[in-house]
Amino acid sequence: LLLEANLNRAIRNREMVLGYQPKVDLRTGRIVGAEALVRWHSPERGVVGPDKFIPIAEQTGLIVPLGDWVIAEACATLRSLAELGVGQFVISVNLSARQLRQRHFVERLAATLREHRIAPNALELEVTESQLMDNPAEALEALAQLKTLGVRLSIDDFGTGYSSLSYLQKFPVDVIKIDRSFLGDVASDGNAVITRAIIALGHNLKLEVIAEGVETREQLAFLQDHECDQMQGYYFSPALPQDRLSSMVCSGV
Ligand code: G
Ligand code: G
Ligand code: NA
Ligand code: MN
Repeated sequence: LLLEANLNRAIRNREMVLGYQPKVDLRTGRIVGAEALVRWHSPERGVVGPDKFIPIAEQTGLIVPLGDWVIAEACATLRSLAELGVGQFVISVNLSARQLRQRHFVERLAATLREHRIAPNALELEVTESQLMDNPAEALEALAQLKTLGVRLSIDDFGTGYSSLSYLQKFPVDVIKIDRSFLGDVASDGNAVITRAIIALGHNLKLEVIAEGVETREQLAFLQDHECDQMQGYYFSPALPQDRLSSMVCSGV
């Protein structure tokens, strides 16, 4: 209850901060986007990671105002990159199932995009495979509505939930994100086979495939050999403050 009250105040007091983890195109080596990851800079507790407060925000419903703030902040960053002359940059935000189920979520998202003058395909919404498969019929309906706006949609932590392949084909998504657990040791036969299978599945469904949690040169080489499209991970960069992301993107890395 205390954390709930504090979270509420934290949102109002602008103690929430977004970090942006760059995503790199594996063919060109260029930064083509970033994933927004929220942190709480609490005056009492220091920097608190999302694993500590997102579950509570989901239980209490605070994920709705917090999620709205995350989307608006990501749009403000996209606008500021556009002002700096950066074209074709995609920022992804994580969505909880509870946000997807909100009434008028699509209308409010459309208004936020308009307000910040953001091309809808510059924003990507990530939903985990397990949240989608929790109620796939409902998720399909919600994703279809979101897709009418023209935003990009991705399935996060792919390979850890129980995907029905028939649903995977029906979901109007653009990207699958290979869960970082498979990258852990791509030298091990099992993980290499799974990673290659996910890349092939994604490409056969005409989806982009991104690997997350890339930490080593060996993992990077494996992904390039198997024609994965993008990667993110500590090997390239952790999540960065907005100004550091901007300078990295503008210096043309
Ligand atoms: O940044 P990382 O450390 O520790 O993130 C942990 C988890 O928190 C990840 O599963 C990530 O998807 C989730 N997360 C980060 N930011 C957000 C957010 O803005 N909204 C939601 N729903 N989840 C987030
Ligand atoms: O669940 P989601 O995929 O949104 O999680 C993103 C989380 O992964 C964040 O907590 C982020 O800090 C973490 N992360 C990002 N890059 C790496 C990495 O290279 N290795 C590990 N172990 N975690 C990473
Ligand atoms: Na994510
Ligand atoms: Mn993930």
